Amino acid sequence: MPPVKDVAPSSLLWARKWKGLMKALIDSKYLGNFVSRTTRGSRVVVVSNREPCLHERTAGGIEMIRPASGLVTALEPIVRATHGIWVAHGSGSADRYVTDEKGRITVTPEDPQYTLRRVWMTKKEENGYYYSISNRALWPLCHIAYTRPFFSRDDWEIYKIVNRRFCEAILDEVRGEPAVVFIQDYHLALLPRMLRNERPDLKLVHFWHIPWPNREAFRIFPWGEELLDGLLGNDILGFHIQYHCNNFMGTVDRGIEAMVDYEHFRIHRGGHPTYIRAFPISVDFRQIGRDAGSPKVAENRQRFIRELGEEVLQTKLYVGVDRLDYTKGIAERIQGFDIMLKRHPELVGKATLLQLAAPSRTHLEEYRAVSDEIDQRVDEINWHHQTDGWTPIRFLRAHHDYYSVLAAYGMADVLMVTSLHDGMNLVAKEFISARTDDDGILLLSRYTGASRELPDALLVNPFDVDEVADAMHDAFHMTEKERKGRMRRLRRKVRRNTIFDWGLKIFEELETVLPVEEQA
Ligand code: ADQ
Repeated sequence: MPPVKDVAPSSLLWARKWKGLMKALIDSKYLGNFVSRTTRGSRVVVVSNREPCLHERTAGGIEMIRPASGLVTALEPIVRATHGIWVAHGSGSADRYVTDEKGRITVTPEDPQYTLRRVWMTKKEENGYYYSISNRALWPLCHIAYTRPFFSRDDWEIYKIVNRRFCEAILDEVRGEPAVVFIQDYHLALLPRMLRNERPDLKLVHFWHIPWPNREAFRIFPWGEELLDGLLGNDILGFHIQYHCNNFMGTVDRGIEAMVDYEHFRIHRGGHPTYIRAFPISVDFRQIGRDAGSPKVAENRQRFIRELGEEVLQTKLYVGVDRLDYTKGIAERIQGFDIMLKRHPELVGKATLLQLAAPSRTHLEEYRAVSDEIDQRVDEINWHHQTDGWTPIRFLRAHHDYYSVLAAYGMADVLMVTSLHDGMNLVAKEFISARTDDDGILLLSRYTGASRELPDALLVNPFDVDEVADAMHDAFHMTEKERKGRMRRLRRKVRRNTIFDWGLKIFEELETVLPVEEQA
């Protein structure tokens, strides 16, 4: 039988083109307008631990800093279009000096679009709520990267106090009015139930950005029932992929008293339904593509070349861009590189691993341990393989700005994402969006949410460092035709599901499960 070609009738091609054009319009404005239409008559409140802009004391006075974040890109259009409220932890050193007595500031003061309400906490509270329960208990529990979670009853009490403080700030902002509250992540798991108890009429949507583990892994969490009850205060609870939704359903089914409805992916607790849904997060594909060609990226590329030496570009460049976190599999990627060089000595001097690693959660001993382990491995491997004029691993420990990250993506022959487990992984999607030249290879861990959407990457099990080495070697020899074919298909996938589609799907689902009553 002859091969079946993907030939569509011309009307269908036109329909696809038209859809593509329309999609180009589904940008921040479209999302903002959609949300303001579907939430009419209600206040819109976004809640997250991290704030979209912070104020820092500097030598010259006070400076407003807007951290580059994919999440801010998606959530700001929503609060802007609805003149909404963003509630977050006020963590900047000068945050208190620029807010009113309730912790409020208009963003931006010159061009008021939304209100940022800052929630304050003491050092002790930040330690208990953020570093301990969020990042030493829930983070390792949900990732199952074989780092033992740490549980402290005192810190759990603090986690509750801080969640309560967020609840009070939100109630104070919405007063008696109807509102849609869009909560982010694992720092605020108890907040939905607290809000529901005070205001049963609120519409509550929560997005969990990290994986949800299976019930066997979850059952060691000492306050599991309280945590699940907290999350079941929501109307919609979103995860990146269906697998995490399935895990959550299974955890509740065996964990607490609730009616788990697999037909509708819905859980009833105390008579109230929570819909469990998958919304794969993404990036601003078009904007990243535009920025990748900007003069700032070209400047950063030159800076890298000056710092690393021209010779680096004559070798095949394997690039990693990560927070320095034990879930990201940086040590495994380094081991894979070492094995490749040992098995294929002909590649000595012909391949370089460039790792950009942003220090993260450095107060925690698990993070210091992984950082030390990586330093040691880099040292050993460089000592073992290096020659005059070639260093196999270039390790740049720093937070790089957006334009240098884009420059690194542009220089990469192979972008390495070897997370041991990851809710989604935005680095993979940023890399694809930046490669407007349709070139470059993505080597991607099977245990990222992104791998479900991106089968044209070279998929690996990062726990199997031999497999990582083999995939790195395959990438070295991949033909231009195959590289470009794969990249074109990867780009099509990300173009079809951007960060704005993510926001849109969440609010479309809210409209489906809780339609706005027809206005008289
Ligand atoms: P993270 O664990 O932070 O996010 P990821 O999705 O990869 O992981 O996002 C990292 C972001 O930091 C990217 O935007 C990247 O460009 C940036 N970054 C990484 N290293 C950097 C460096 N050295 N310098 C500067 N910037 C750097 C959590 C979950 C993920 C999920 C996201 C979004 O763990 O699984 O994809 O939330 O939901």
